[in-house]
Amino acid sequence: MRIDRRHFLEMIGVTAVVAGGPGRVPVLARESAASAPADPADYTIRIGTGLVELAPDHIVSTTLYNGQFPGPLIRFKEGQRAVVDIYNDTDVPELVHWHGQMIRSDVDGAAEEGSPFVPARGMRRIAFVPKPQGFRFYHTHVRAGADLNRGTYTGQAGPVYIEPRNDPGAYDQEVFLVMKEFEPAFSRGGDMAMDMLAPGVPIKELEETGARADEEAKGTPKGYEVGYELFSINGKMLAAGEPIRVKQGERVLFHVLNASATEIRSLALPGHVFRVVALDGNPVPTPADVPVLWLGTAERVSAIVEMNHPGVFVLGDLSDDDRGHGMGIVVEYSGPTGKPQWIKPKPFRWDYTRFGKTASVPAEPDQTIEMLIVKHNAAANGFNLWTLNGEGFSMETMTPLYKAQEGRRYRLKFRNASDDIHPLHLHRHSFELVRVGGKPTAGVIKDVVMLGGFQEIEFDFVADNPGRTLFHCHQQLHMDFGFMTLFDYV
Ligand SMILES: [Cu+2]
Repeated sequence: MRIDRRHFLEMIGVTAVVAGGPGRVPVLARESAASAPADPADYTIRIGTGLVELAPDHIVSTTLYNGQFPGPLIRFKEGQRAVVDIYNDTDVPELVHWHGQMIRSDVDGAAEEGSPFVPARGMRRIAFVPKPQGFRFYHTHVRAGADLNRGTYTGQAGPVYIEPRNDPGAYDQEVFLVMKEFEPAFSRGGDMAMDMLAPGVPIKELEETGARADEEAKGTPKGYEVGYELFSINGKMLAAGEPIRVKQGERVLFHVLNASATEIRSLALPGHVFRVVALDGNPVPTPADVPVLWLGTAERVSAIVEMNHPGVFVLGDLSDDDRGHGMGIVVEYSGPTGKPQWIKPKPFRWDYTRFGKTASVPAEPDQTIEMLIVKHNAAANGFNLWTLNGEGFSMETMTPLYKAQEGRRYRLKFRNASDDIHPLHLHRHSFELVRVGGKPTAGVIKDVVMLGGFQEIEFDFVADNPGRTLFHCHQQLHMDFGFMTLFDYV
């Protein structure tokens, strides 16, 4: 029997927060008129401190949405206006950002764009028309700086699914997976994978620019990085939660979100391949099979897995250390039992262009804007300072340095003179990848994209959503220390 959870939930007419089933993200359903005040919101989000039981002996205290991690899955209907009440039960102002949606600046949830804060111990009611359809998410957008109890280091993240007007529904189960680390601490070095992006050839000129910046720092060691003690999928360390239960022959649609503040994540399921059907919630022109998913901070991948290899497996991160500290979830076929198996996949490079169109090119832009990214070692009280074309973003003045004119198509060309991978994010718009590491492509629509160390990337956006628009690296340390800029519509 084909079970479509979405239609099932609609059939039974849920009126409260519904437990999502084993290993699942609970759903925040529309409130019923009966249980709400005279003028009810469609959805209510409460920001507050709470506990997450990652495993019986690993219970963390952090800031959460509705007392849980991940925050409840919010299902919107594309084009249908939604009223959302946000209550802030903490002592500090907060912001809820609707990542990947094309909505107004005042409700987008970024102070830099002019969205008001949700006051401490206060509330804010917002209304917007959710779009576009597909897998989005919501998360805090406050600056953390040196405070590891703020921003995306906390548990303030949850999935959003905007229901399309027409649902293709060619799957048997839909499973949301939110990958997230807890218990952050500053350190002097990182251990993150750096060589997983294709084509992966560093550009000499960018290496030289990076070397000059290192010289200017006069041998200063690199700034602080963040590491984590505990790792989880859907708020549970590997084997601490319920497994994902599947049947042979089923097609399972996974919606994977990397809700990390700073890390790149990977995911593999031994004996199975992922057919990638959407990136950042947008269907790809060329669905393709891959053995491993790689996701930069805030990226999403939707992929179908055909369950044709019975057994008990670990669906987990490639990093042995991170998986060993919880970054995985068990997939269990009905029938077989035993210890979950993990088999290390062969090395695999993530290439966005394989999901693109090969025979066509994107439209010509009206204007190209080049941005050179430079790292200044430990230049901000021990933290690396980031500049775009020589400017680190000022949180004091929040001056827009770039102008966009409605209707025009802009090509942004980023040149990375650092060895770090940057998950570049544009607010309130999607963009089309044009060139990745020298390789042309078309038709891949995203809102976050990883730019490799000493490499280049080009993408286009059409200025079709007037209002201040933020661009930044989604790595919390990078965005907090300069790697941000504002576009103003003229
Ligand atoms: Cu970055």
